[in-house]
Parts: sequence; C-alpha cells; structure tokens
Amino acid sequence: MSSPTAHEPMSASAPRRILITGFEPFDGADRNPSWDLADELRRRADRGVSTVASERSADGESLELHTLLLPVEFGPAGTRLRARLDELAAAGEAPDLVVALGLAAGTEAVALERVGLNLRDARIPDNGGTQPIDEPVVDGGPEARFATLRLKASLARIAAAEIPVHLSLSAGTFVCNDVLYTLLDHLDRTGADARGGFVHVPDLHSPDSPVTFDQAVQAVEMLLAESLHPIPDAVAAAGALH
Ligand code: PCA
Repeated sequence: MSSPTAHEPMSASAPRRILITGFEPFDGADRNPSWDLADELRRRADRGVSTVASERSADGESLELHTLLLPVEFGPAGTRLRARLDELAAAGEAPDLVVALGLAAGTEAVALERVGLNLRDARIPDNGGTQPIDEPVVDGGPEARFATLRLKASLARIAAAEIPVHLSLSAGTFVCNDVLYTLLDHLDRTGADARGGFVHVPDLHSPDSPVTFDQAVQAVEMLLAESLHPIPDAVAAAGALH
C-alpha cells in the first residue's frame, strides 16, 4: 500500500469502531444516566468533537461510534449484546472497542471495572421480574473474566483531569456484572480482536452527584482514547487492600 499523499484523504483507512452500551431505567427510576451518557458520546463522535475522534483524526483515522440500549434483564441484556456483536462482525464492521456503561447509584466516583464474575445474585428483581440467586452467568464458564481495556493508563489520565475516578474490583452481581461477564466471554470465545470492559457512573442527574455529566463524558472519552492504542496497559500501582 502506498502512503497517503497530499491528494489522498487522511482517513482513507478503515474507521476505528466503538460500541457503547447503556441501560434502560430500573428500580423505579424514570431515566438511567448510563444511556444518556452513551447517547451524548455518540452525538459528540458524530460531530467530530470528542476527544477520541480528534485524537484518531490526528493519526489519520476516522471513528465510528455505535450505541446499543440494553434492557435491565438477566438473559435478554446479554443476548441482545451478543446479537449486536455478531451482526456487526457479519457485516464486516466488528468493533475495536466495546464499553458498557451502567448506573451505580450512591457511589462517589466513576468506577473502571476490572472484573466480571460468573455469578448472578440479585438483591431486587430485574425489569422482567426475575431474581436469580447464586446462579452462573454462563454455565461452565470460568469464575471470573478480566476487562481488557487500558484501565491504568485511563485511570491516570482521568485523575489528572481532576475527575473522581477509581479502579473497581467488583461490578456487583446484578445485570451490570452480567453484561460485563457476557461481553468478555463473547469476545474471548469468538476470538474477536477487540478490547472490552465496563464503567459504572454515579447518578449523574442528581444535584448531589459527585461527578457532573460533563465530567463523565470526558472520563469515558479518555478511556476510549487510551484503550484504542494498540499497546499494553500502563504499569502502575493501583491495587486495593480491600
Ligand atoms: N445498573 C445496574 C443494572 C443497570 C444499571 O444501570 C447494575 O449496576 O447492575
């Protein structure tokens, strides 16, 4: 292949593709900020104003950001995500990066999730009325799967922007964990060349939220930008004692 010349568009290469998921409202709420966040990330990518779009275009690459709204239901959430990933792969549009977003009400920071557990244990029924207790997400699957995003590089960058953020060792055992585990399982089993992971956000619509909606947008864009780099994660101590 010849290298681009002044007459060729810089973004002639295949676009970098990202899939972002968010959830429907649950537990009596009328909105879920995770979906509003996904939608805003898409709008910004479409307008070419996102951090990740501008960093890619500086490297001569274009960006395509797709979104998917997931039901807060054990089973259907993972099934819908798998179906969309299969559909994109069949169309030759498999994403390079898949990041699922969810609400963790009452938390103090953007949480970059490290681990998906093969465990369903619901404190409340899901939106379909199902309340599994101590069941696996995937029968016979490994006990845990680790996110493959560049979490430590992202953590450092987000923290440097003074946005409250931390690495989290548990996405809980409700539908968010289900989606994280299912996503990592699917990428692994299909041999997809994609990084995947999950971000929990506080209730961004609450006036008391410790993180503003705009900060959450910035944080996720930094995570996307860092995770599109085809290099290993940063090596930095960010472990926890508990
Ligand atoms: N949060 C829930 C499920 C949907 C969402 O936004 C969770 O943390 O499992």
